[in-house]
Amino acid sequence: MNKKKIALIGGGQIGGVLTQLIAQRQLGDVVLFDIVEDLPQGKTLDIGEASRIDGFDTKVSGTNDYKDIADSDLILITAGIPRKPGMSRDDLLTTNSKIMKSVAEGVKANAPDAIVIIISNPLDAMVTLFKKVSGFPHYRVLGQAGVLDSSRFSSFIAWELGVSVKDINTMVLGGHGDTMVPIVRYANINGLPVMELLERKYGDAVKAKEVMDAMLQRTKKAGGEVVGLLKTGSAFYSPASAAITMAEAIIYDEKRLLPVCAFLQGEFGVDGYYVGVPVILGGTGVEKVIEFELNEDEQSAFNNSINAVKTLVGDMERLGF
Ligand code: A3D
Repeated sequence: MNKKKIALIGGGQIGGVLTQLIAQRQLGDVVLFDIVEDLPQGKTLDIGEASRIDGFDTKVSGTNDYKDIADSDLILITAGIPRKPGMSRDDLLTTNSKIMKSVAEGVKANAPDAIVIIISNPLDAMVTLFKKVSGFPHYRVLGQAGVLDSSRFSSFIAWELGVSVKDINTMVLGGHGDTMVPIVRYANINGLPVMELLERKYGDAVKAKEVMDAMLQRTKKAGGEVVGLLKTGSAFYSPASAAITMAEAIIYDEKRLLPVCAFLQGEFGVDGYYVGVPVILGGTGVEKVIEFELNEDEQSAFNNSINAVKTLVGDMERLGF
């Protein structure tokens, strides 16, 4: 296989962890771009100097010049400010829209054939804006949210039931905000329904529902919980891991079925918006949106989430983006 070139736009907390993970897994050569002079050069030098210890020959370099991302196969974007305590993701809209517009222009001019994964918040709006400014086909522009939100939900279930998280499958759909939609009905441990195991643990359906509701709330607020503890920024290890899962699915053409922020054209009754749905992720990007029947409650929660995404995108458009 030809070695891939992966550009990371944004050399902050997530960009740094991404660089290290990509190098350690030898997914491809990394170019780390940031507007702050010397920051990406310093981070990549530091990571590169561990190559003997970690055993990688992957090239890692830092730059402040968009020309260096030319011919990238894959681009992961984390440029933008993160939340501080008390802020919602949507509070980042004005600042991060300006940043995303400039990033989309830089990527369009220098790496027009790349597949692009966006991580910057507010996620659904930033993916929408990147697609609009770049004019890239929708299947080559996608956002990371559902892989992380689902991992958070799975972790809470594993901790609650005392089982390995490796056997837990969950899916969180919708927009990447407080209206996200964890699909409880299909949450399972190697096929066994989580709700039934909770009911057996507590011997009481009402208590089991209370415990599940608490895990759902924690999942929806999980990003804010980390922000509240860190105080100076938001989660960065787990978002980087989630984005790596998506990058591997693309680089190795894995055809994984993952929840991804993808462009909908009538699927789930939504047309013309980016939102979290199950997709097949492979070598060409989003290869197919996978639809399934939502029950009444799930559909109403999903609609509520879509409305939140529409409001956010509308706000962004009113700001002139
Ligand atoms: P941070 O450590 O501040 O890094 C952001 C980097 O972007 C900094 O190094 C900036 O210098 C750089 N930057 C600013 N403007 C530009 C520009 N015009 N071009 C290129 N680089 C620029 O933040 P972080 O890494 O912790 O988070 C990055 C983004 O990811 C934020 O918007 C977060 O809200 C978001 N985030 C998303 C998730 C999801 O799951 C979707 C999770 C956590 C954080």
